[in-house]
Amino acid sequence: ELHRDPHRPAYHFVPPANWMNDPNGLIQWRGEYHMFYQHNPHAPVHEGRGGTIYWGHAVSQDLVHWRHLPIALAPGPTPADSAGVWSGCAVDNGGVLTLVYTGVDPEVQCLATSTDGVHFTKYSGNPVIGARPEGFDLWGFRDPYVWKEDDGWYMALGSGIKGVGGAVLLYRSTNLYDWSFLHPLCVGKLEETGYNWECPNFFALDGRHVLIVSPHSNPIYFVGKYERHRFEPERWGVVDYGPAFYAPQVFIDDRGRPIMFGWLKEQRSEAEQIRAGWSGVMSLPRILSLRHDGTLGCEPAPEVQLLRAEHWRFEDLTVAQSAPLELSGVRGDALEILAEFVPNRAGAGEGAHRAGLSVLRAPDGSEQTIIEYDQQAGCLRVGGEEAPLQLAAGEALQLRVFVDRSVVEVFANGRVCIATRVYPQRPDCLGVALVAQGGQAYASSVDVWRMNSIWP
Ligand code: DQQ
Repeated sequence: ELHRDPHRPAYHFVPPANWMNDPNGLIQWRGEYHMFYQHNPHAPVHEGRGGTIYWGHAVSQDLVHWRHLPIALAPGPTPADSAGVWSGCAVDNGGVLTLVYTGVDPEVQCLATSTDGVHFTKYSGNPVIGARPEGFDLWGFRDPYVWKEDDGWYMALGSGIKGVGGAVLLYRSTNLYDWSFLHPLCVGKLEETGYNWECPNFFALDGRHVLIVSPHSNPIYFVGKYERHRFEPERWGVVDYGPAFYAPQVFIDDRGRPIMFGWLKEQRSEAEQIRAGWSGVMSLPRILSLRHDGTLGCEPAPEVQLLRAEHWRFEDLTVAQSAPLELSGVRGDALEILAEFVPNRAGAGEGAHRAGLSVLRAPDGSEQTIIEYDQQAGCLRVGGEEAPLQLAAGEALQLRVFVDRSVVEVFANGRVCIATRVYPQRPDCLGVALVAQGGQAYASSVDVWRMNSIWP
C-alpha cells in the first residue's frame, strides 16, 4: 500500500510506516551515522489512536542510505516517561552510547544507554532532572542537547520564561547523571522570537557559537560569542523559511562538519495523513557554515550527490516572458535540479523581474510548483512561501532544488533555504520548465539528475 503512494518520498528518509516528527540523537558512533526520531509506531498521528511517542532508529554509512533498526525507546513502564519519550540527543560517554531525552508527563530529563548501538537500557534512577529551576515561571522544560567541555558535560534545555520570551537553560554535570542548573544560556524577546523554544542546539562554528531553536514557527539561529559559559548573541536569522521544516538537530561528524537534519511536516489534513498511513519526512542532510557577513550558510551535504542517476544538461537558455520553457525529455518526481540564472544579460533586452523554475508540472501547466526569485520584492518564493533574498549587482541566481514526490527542498545561493510539501493530484505532474515574468530571463546552465531511491 505505502509503496504505491505517489506522495511517499523515494530518497528522503521516512520510517517504515506511521508517524515521524523530530530527528533525535544524531551521532556518528563507531563509524556509523545513527539517526533516531520521534515516532508513533501505531498510527500516523503524533498521539492518540492507541499510540504515543517512541524513538525510532536507523543507521547509515553515508548520511543518505539508511537501514531501519528496532525501536530504541518506548514509553514507560516507569512513571518518568510513561506518557512518551520526547526529543533529545545522543553522546558517547567513554564508549557507551547514551541517549538524553525528555520523559513526559510532566517534562523531566532521562537517560538510556547502549553498548551495542541497538539495544538501550533506561537508567533506573530516571529522571536525572526532575524539578524545574527555582525563580523562573517557565513554559516548556524539554529537549536536552548535551555536549562536552574540558570541565564536564553541559546541557541546553528548551524553555520559555512567561512574559519574557523563549529561553534556553544551561546545566552542568561531571558524569551525565547528576546535573546542576547554571543560568539561562539565552533569552529571547517575546515579540521577536516567540514565547517558548523547543529543540535547542549549541555548537562552535568558525570561531563563533551558534544556537538553533524551534520557536513553534520557523527555526531560528543566533550567532555570537560563548565565554565562561555565557552566550552573547550578535545576530539572529531564520534557518529555513518553509512551512514544513521544523525541530532541526545538528551534530558534528568526524570531519568536524556541522550536519543538520530537520523534520519536514505534512501540509495536508490529518484525515489525509491517516488515509495515507504515514506522516512526516526527514530533510536531506545539510551542512552549516558561517558566511563572511556573519549569517548562517546552509548547503546540502555532498553525500546527496551519491543519489544522482540519469543526467540532463542544458546551456544558454533564454526564457521568454510568460512562456514557460519546458526542459525537453526531462520527466520525474524524484529529481535534483541545479540552475543558474544570469541577471539582465547585456544585449538581451529587458531583464525579467521574476525568474525561476516550475517543477512537478503537468503538461498543460494546470498543476505545478513554482520556485522563483522576485528581484523587485527581493525575495525567493516557493509555492506560496517567501524568503528574503537580495542578490548583489551582477550576482547570478543559483537554485538547487530537490524534488521528491511530495517534498520540495530549495537552496538558493548558499544562503536561503525553503522546504515545503506539495501533493500533486495528476499522475503526469513530472515536467520541469523555466519561467520568467516581466521580461526575459537567461539561464547559463541547468543540470537535472534523476535521483535513485535510498531503499534496496
Ligand atoms: N516534539 C517533541 C518535543 C519537542 C517537539 C515531542 C518539537 O520534545 O519539543 O514529539 O516538535
